[in-house]
Amino acid sequence: MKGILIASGIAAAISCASVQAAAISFDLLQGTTYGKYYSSLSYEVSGLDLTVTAFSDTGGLFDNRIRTAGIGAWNGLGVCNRDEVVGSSCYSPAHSIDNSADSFLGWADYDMLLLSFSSEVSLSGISLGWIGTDSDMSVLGFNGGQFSGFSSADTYSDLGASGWSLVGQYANVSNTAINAQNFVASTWLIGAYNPAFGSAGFSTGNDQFKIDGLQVTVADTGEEPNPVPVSGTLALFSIGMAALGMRRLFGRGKSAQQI
Ligand SMILES: [Ca+2]
Ligand SMILES: [Ca+2]
Ligand SMILES: [Ca+2]
Repeated sequence: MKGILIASGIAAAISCASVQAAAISFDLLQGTTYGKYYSSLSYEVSGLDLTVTAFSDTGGLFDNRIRTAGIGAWNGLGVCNRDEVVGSSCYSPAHSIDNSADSFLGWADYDMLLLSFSSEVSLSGISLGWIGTDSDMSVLGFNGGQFSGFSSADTYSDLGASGWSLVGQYANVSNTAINAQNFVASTWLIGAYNPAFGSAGFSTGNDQFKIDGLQVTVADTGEEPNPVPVSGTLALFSIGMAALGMRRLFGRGKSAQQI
């Protein structure tokens, strides 16, 4: 199993861990209808766009290839994956973001939401609107440039080699601050705890939750917001020198009068 890179060192390298203080909160239930299923959901807050899609490892001969899944909206967003869907919907608790094993072969499916922001952000808080048995969570961020999607052969164990970093494994999430190291990315994965990203010693197979809110801070690019043009800099410098010259001239004159 390939390990996922631990983000603490990576974050410092790619961003100097510098983020602006202003936090932006997303209400993930805004614009949704209770009990309705979606293939994707889009939001906009303070000029920051967010698109949410869902995935689970329900493909391939060994049920480990990443495939798209449905999103359900209740008192939080859940994931109804291809192995859970009955007709066009899911029963409880399968309709949640979960890591339950199927009853036939005992193969687990690890549900995740993919968050695509229009800018790089630090994902700093997650709020759950519903928790089943347990609520351990895995969070990953993409630092491989522009994320172009999963291939049909991708497994969760492959993600470390394709630009994804483990931001953290979090136990018993409810309304929880995460990502203390200020990792920044425009694409994130949050889902039920998955030991494929590195064992944290949490119980697995029993995590079931729905996410109703996110808090992010937009990353500071480190660029000057309104840089002064070179010509303008020279003009200001010239005015400054002229003022200095006038002050010396008048100062000398005042000094002469005092004598
Ligand atoms: Ca599910
Ligand atoms: Ca699976
Ligand atoms: Ca657990």
